[in-house]
Amino acid sequence: MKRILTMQDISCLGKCSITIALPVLSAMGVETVILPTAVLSTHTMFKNFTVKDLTDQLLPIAAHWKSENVHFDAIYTGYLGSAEEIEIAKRVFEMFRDKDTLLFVDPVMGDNGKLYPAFDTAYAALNAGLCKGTDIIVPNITEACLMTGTEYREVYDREYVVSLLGKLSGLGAGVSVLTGVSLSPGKTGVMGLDSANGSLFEYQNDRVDAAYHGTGDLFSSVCVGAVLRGRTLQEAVQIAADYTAHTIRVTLENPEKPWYGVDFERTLPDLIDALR
Ligand code: PXL
Repeated sequence: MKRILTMQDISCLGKCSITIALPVLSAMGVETVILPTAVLSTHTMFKNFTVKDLTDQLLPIAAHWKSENVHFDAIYTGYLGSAEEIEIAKRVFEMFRDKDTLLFVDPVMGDNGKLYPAFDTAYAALNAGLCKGTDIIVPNITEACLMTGTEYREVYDREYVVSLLGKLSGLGAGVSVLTGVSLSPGKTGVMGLDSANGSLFEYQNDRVDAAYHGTGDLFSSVCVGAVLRGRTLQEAVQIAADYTAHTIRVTLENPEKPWYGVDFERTLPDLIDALR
């Protein structure tokens, strides 16, 4: 069984980050080790959330694993709370990167043209540094713009996306996958650029008209999980995009329509089937 380390926060209520990555990756048949950066009462879209920062625990935890000679097949970083935690993530990459360790970075920091409340533009620049030398990065358009100093556009064309991918590639990751890319009306999906050979790939499916928190984390978890289960990156991206769209549709059918997260618990059996 493959083993992944994921470094992100625990938001106790409001499904996202580790409360998505851990159950989803486990269901996908991947042993999931967690490095929790902070414990929050909820994700930061709620008002009055509490935070207990765990920065001072991260390197001691990692040093203990190192002394136990633990091997990770992948390291996946998501929402990190501070500049210091980005530096620690780089250190964790150095400590545990073996020849066969996949480094997968979701530089979570904003959406819809805006940074999340906890962050500023200096943080965005540091996230760009985290991407360097990694295997796969999966920013959304907002995050890609913030990391490359590009003007964010609500309305864009293929040329804009290709140029953004070119700039992302310049950050030094192997494959850049831009999420939330809509190339025609009623469609949404992803577009990627492999810096090894300059090849582009894309996958579009029907846009579901609803925005839920944590769907980026769901996409990333499924994508890295599918790669660890032997799928090519393009197959993994397709599985992740289809599963995320399916889960949003199922959530919309819930009469309570929770605004703080998607009902992935109801769709996990379908994900397991998709991997068979
Ligand atoms: O889903 C990304 C995410 C993760 N963790 C926390 C967040 C967010 C997005 O806002 O607030 C704490």
